[in-house]
Amino acid sequence: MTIKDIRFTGYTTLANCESEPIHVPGTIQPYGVLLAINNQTFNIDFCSSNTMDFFGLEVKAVLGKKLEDIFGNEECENIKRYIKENTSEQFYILTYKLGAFSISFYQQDDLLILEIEPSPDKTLSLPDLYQQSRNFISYLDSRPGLQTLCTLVADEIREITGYDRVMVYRFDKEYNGEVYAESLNDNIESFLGLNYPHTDISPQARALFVRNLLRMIPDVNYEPVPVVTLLQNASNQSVDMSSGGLRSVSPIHIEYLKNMGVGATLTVSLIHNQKLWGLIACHHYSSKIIPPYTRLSIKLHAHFLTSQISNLETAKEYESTLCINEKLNLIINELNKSSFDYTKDNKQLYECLNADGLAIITEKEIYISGKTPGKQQIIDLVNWLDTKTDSDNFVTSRLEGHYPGAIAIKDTASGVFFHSLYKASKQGVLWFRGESEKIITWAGDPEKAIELSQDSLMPRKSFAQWKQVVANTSADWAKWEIDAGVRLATNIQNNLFLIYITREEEKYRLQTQQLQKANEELVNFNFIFSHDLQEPIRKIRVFSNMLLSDNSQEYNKNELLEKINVSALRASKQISDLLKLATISDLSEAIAEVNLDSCLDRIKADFELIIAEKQAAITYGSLGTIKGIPLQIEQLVTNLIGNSLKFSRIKNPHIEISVGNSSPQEIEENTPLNPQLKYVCILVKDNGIGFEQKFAGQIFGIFYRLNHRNSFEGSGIGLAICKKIVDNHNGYIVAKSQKGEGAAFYVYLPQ
Ligand code: BLA
Repeated sequence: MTIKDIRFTGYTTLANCESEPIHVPGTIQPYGVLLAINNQTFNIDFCSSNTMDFFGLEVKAVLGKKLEDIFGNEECENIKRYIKENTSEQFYILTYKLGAFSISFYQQDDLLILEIEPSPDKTLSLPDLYQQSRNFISYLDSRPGLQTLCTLVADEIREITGYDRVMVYRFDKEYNGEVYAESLNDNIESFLGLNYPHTDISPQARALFVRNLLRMIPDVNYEPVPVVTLLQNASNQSVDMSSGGLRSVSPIHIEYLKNMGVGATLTVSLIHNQKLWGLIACHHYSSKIIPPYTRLSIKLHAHFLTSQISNLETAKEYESTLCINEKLNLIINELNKSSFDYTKDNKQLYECLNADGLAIITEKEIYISGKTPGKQQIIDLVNWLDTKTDSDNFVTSRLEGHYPGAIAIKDTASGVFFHSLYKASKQGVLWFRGESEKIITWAGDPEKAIELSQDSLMPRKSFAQWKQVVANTSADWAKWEIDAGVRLATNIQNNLFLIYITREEEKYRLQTQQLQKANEELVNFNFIFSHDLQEPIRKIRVFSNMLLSDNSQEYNKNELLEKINVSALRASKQISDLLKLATISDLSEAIAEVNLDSCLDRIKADFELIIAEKQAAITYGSLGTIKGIPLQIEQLVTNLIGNSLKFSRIKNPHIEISVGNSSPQEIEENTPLNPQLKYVCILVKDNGIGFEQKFAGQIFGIFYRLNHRNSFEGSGIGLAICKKIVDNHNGYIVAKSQKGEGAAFYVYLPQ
């Protein structure tokens, strides 16, 4: 009968570290005995070689035997019943040769594997369980944060177990870990806040810890106990110990613990959302064994802790969301009732997301608030973002890892959050976070986590603190910040839409107004050509026909020629006035200082003959200068004086011109203009025939002639030109009169 030792004898090297078969070492730790029973034959096919230490039996007295051969029929029946009725979480307490042992089991292919160890502790009693549950509830009473709760649980575990140090070790996305909470004996150095690289726990070990939640190493200096069998074709692969507790530990990890100075450990997995969230890691500086039921209690603590992770994280998320939304509601409310100017240089738009700056990139403009890169740098970044992101959002707290130009803008944009307004449009809202250098304290240089010693791979020996400065990084963007950003960006987008629509509407409204005006003028022009111009031309035709007729000698030729001349002059005057009207464009020509005194001197000289003929008096004080388009202002005053001269009484007409600044009240009462602006008022007053006030609005229309004025000469365009010039200056003209009482023209021009 040859007994075969199935221990794994391979070496782990740098190349195969990740594939070290830690689940099938073929050895166990010496704090218990392993018996593997064949499901079919009920024979003990494998056992650990330490049966003598626990049962006083040689291996050969165990291998190939049935369970009842060793423990007797009665206990064997009990064990079988226990296995049938229980899960591997529970223990069966076996009494054998005066000793109490706890038995746990797991099924592995065609093997039923029993792990048997001395059981000095008793089953947890009802009062113990009650006390434990009460403790859990009392922790929650104080509404602790997650970290505080972890510390409370670590304290409790240390209290129950007596380990020198109990840590809650939390993983990041890459499985680097941080000592997140700690409870420790006096006299030992704290590890709180220290970070450990992911290489300290190899991936297959982490995968194993998701399935099997608790592992104990009572003594790092233990001698692995080989598992033996009579089956000659068996190997280490034959007994898979993934689900057990006695499994011997990877020599690399043992070396690691020895390097750390640790004598014994207990590790419990913290699983959250089916993933390894962290570990409860207990250290002792000498050997230490924890009995089965106490281990179960620790497992319960871990379970309680993980059950609270979701609650506490959700509560934190809820509170933060509530808080950010409160701020956001105020901002959005303001945004919706304001113009887009609200977004310029507005702290609130980025502070609410804990960002340092913001840029809103629209089709035509970039609006910037707070600390941001330069405009061209923003444009370059957005061009890149547009090609990079498939979704509406791009979020990073380390732009350097993504964008080639990141270093140049790290002070303002180590972290960015981009929400595109229209896909592939290069338009969006971009929040910036400047560089916030982070210092990570590693327990040993993470680059040297693995050391090559002699010809094998070893974990690092030095755990001396090693500070890493993480540069070009900003604070992380929290989920609630991103959600809030999306909400804010959507509102900014709506606001932009509204502004575009309003702008377009305004553009069309102005265009329509201009078209209407042009149309009105066109109607007038039509009227002129079809009516007013017809008259002198008809006269020319009639008189020239008379001259050309057979009986032309009956007419006074000179008189007819004179009449033709007058009609031709009238037609030509009308055409030239029309041309003047047409050339007063809306395109603002250069506004300049216009000296009204010299302007009036020139006008008086122009009207010299008619003034003499009518013995008219044109009087004015010193008028000074006003702002306007010089030629148009001269034209305006000429037309008003011309108009007064035309509609004067036969004898001694008097035209008086004055200029004064208008008070806001005067503007408010007499004009539709904005009283906030400054206006000058030119007043041209005559003692002519006047008109009924009810026609005051109509006299500025082209060819509007009050019936009784028909007898007066003129093109009928003069006042229309005045109105157009005043409109062109954004001013206002109004006439006041009473029939027979003279007329007064008030011209308000902005200054
Ligand atoms: C296992 N490494 C572990 C475990 C921990 C650590 C907690 C689980 C131990 C257990 O379940 O019993 C790491 N322990 C730590 C850390 C702290 C701690 C970080 O107390 C911090 C305070 N380890 C290495 C290297 C390799 C490695 C270089 O340092 C591989 C190349 C592997 N670690 C490794 C393996 C295991 C392990 C294989 C599994 C051990 C086993 O269960 O057999």
